[in-house]
Amino acid sequence: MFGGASTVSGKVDAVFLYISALTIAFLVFITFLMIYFVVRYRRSRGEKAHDIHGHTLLEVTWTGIPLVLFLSMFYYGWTNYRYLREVPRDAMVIKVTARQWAWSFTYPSGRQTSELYVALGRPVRLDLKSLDILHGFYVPAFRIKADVVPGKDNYTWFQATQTGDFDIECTVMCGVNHSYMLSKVRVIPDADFSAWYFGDSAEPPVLAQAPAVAAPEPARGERLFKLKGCVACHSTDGGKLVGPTWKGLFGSQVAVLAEGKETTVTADDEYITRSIRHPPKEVVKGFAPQMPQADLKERDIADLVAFIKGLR
Ligand code: HEC
Ligand SMILES: [Cu+2]
Repeated sequence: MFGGASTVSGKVDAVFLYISALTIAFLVFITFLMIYFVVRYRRSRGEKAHDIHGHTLLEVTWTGIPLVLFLSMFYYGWTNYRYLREVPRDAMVIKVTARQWAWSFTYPSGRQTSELYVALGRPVRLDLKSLDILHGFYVPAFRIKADVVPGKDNYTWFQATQTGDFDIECTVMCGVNHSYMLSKVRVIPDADFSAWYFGDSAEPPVLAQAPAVAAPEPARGERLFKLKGCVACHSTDGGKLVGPTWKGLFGSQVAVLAEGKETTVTADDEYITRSIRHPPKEVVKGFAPQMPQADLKERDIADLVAFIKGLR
């Protein structure tokens, strides 16, 4: 119903409908009684008001019926909540990393993607981690929503019941580009998923483990640029975002504040590497110290620098 696409979506919709129906029924019932009493006991009929004391049957009825109804709402909600917290044992565990302002997904094999690929009908456990501030992981079509809290690992799970692309949104106001913190779940048939997962296609954007010794690869750097969320704050076409553009950065003279003092540095390999590794040490003049510390390996930084070098 309502475009739900996971095993829990029908359950969540049912609780929602049940509570809505009860609420509407009571709204109608109470409104009807109110109008009826206003008319029935109106002043012109000359009724005389008098108190009723200790009507046991009446009191038991108006306590008992609402109690049973409220407990039924609680029970219904509670059993569904338990279902949402109990992950099937055979679920594939995928790590979800949230940062300002991008999502990335790490599979058990170490592969990383910026969109979530999953197999139809297979349970998936998502371990949620934030690198900076509070975010909210939300897939409306699956009716799952969980806070991603820095320093506190949270999780959620789902099992898709339909193939297709479904939106992932961030539900917590997390800064200027919060509304662009979007991604997709792509549900594909089991066989296609296996082919994708065990194959080594680079499309869709997959980050295979890089060989240990090899020259830095700008193409891999470009993928990291998207995957690690640099794209949210840095442009490659000269436009100013939250951070400075990378176009023409390499070899240029950059005015920075280092320990409160203004100096000029040449943007060589070393400076760029330092800027990525320890962002707050040298802050580019005219920008806020908003650059996050990223979870990058030495090799990743080398590839990113190679990518930046190519942006003339
Ligand atoms: C939340 C926004 C944000 C994200 C995400 C971000 N940066 Fe930055 N970055 C900034 C800001 C703001 C500055 C300028 C202030 C400073 O130097 O700390 C900056 C500065 C830099 C600089 C120095 C640029 C110059 O002109 O001297 C480099 C290099 C850099 N970032 C690399 C990266 C890389 C690589 C990533 C992805 C792993 C990344 N940034 C992700 C905001 C961001
Ligand atoms: Cu967010």
